Amino acid sequence: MPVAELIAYASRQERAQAMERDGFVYLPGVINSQEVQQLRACSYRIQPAAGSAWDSMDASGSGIKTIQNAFNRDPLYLEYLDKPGVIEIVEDVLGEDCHIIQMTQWNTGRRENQAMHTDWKPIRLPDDVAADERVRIPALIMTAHFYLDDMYEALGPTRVIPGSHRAGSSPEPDAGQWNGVKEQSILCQAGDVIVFRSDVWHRGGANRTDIVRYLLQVHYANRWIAQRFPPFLSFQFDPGILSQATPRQRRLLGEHQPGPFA
Ligand SMILES: O=C(O)CCC(=O)C(=O)O
Ligand SMILES: [Fe+2]
Repeated sequence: MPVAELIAYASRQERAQAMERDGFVYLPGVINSQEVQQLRACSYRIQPAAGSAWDSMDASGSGIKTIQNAFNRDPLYLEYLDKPGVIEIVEDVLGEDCHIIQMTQWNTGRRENQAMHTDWKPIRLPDDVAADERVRIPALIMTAHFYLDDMYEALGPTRVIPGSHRAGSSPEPDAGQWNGVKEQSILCQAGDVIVFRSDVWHRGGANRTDIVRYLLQVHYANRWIAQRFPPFLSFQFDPGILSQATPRQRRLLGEHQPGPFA
């Protein structure tokens, strides 16, 4: 499998340009090994809420353990709402009133390749229209992946097709390239972060080992995109955790300045 070239851009402007051009940006060494271990420990200790969507890990260790609403399960997660190095690119692209729409600890056991997909393709266009330089679809949702392992191919890295957010549509499940660019494995190190647009073509690669791959996913969105905190009609913030949040963290959790409608 081709390996993605991971370039650590020095300036904030270059990182925003990379997001525009490639649909993702690589941020090395955002967290240290102690923080990596703390997150891994949380991912063992905390159990998914009953009926949690996507949670599928079986007793043999196959499938995925998903802890949704992680920000509401342990105060440790609050600092992952606005981690320095990540929050700047997120706010530069999505706006200073952006918020999180979900935060999920994602422990991946043995599994096959995911289908190639977008997380959300907001607007479909004819390919020639989408390719026109004058057409710019802003990023509306972006995910930060905090990798908690040194990645190698057999452990099932995330794979991405750089630039594919410029396609007019989402991929076929077996797509291996777009516009002549092949899918590429992101072989980064524990503590590194990738931030990617929801409309870039990507997939999780097969984990062919008996080792669990650890990942924290923070999903950010433009303020106009609804948050999705299950259970949908009865979600409640944990008051003890909320009382420890800074004003910026509270805004990222949804405490906004009033605007149109509310
Ligand atoms: O597991 C990964 O690396 C990617 C997961 C993903 O893209 C998804 O579940 O939507
Ligand atoms: Fe995805």
